[in-house]
Amino acid sequence: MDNSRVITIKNYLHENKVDAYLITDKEDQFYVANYTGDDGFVVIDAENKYIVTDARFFEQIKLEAPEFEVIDINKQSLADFLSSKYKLVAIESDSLLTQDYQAIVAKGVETVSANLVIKKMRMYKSTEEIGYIQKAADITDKVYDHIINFMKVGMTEVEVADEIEATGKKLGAQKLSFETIVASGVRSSFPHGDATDKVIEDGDVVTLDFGFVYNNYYSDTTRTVVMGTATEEVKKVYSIVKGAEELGIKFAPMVETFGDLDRAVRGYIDDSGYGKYFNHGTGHGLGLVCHDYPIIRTSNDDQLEDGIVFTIEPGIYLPNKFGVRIEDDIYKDDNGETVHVTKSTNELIIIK
Ligand SMILES: [Mn+2]
Repeated sequence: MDNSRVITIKNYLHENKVDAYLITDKEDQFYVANYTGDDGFVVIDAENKYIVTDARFFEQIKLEAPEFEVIDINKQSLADFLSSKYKLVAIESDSLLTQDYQAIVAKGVETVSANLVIKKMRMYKSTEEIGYIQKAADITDKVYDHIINFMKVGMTEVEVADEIEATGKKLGAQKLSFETIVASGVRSSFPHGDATDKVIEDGDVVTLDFGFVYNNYYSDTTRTVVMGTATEEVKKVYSIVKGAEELGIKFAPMVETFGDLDRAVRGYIDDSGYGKYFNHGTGHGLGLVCHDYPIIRTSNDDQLEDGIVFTIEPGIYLPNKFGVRIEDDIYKDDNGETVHVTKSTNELIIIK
């Protein structure tokens, strides 16, 4: 019996008259086949399901994906296997290595790029998947509660990042969502300033961007705090970013597309006069990777539908001064209401 994810791929093959789907993206392989091996190819055709890999993974496949037939890549290369069975194969050109692609094409197989077929399936989260993301975000919330009491003037960014990471792991995180960002003072104007040995000083604006993984699902939160006292300019910029973030959260259930959401948030910052200092998208999907499909930018016309978990993370970055970003994880439920996955306060926290 095929699971619904395999059935959706078979429908795609049938509707597009494609012989087989070659899955190379690791998270797509896990999503469709439950395969976690870090090497190998998943192939689905109208009748069969295969994993093409080497003997290191055979025992693992028996456990994770017993309904998949194993092809020993040391006896038959991927290109030989595909060319012996198929004329037209859907590929994921954002993850298939050029050397593998060239070998397939050299054997006379035609390909069609189908990057988004599984990414768009992954966009809609089941109740179970949302539960995992919620647990990941709960850990992230607890870490924020802890870290605002832990961090002090005189610590380095790395010391704060280490504490964030250790606390998340103690609370049951499987791993970090990404290298923790702690960017203080002028460095807060770098949207992705990894923690360094810079000492955090009185008056510094500090951006904390961090997240944890629970049962393979990611959370991602950003908060910006101030050490000691906040200047009027910092307070003003903070309140604009907060206003933009809250507007995004409020509009999410009302807009039609993700592009509309980006326009609304961007418009708010534009109207405040800081438009040119908001130099990235409004957010991104969350799931089996941190920056999952879709990327929320003006050009995205995907419908903003129920059950898509995503971030809202406007920011304003003033070169040589400071930056502010606030990021929450949210989704629209089937009543059309925004659900806050991230629950930490977005009020300005001044750390004395
Ligand atoms: Mn993010």
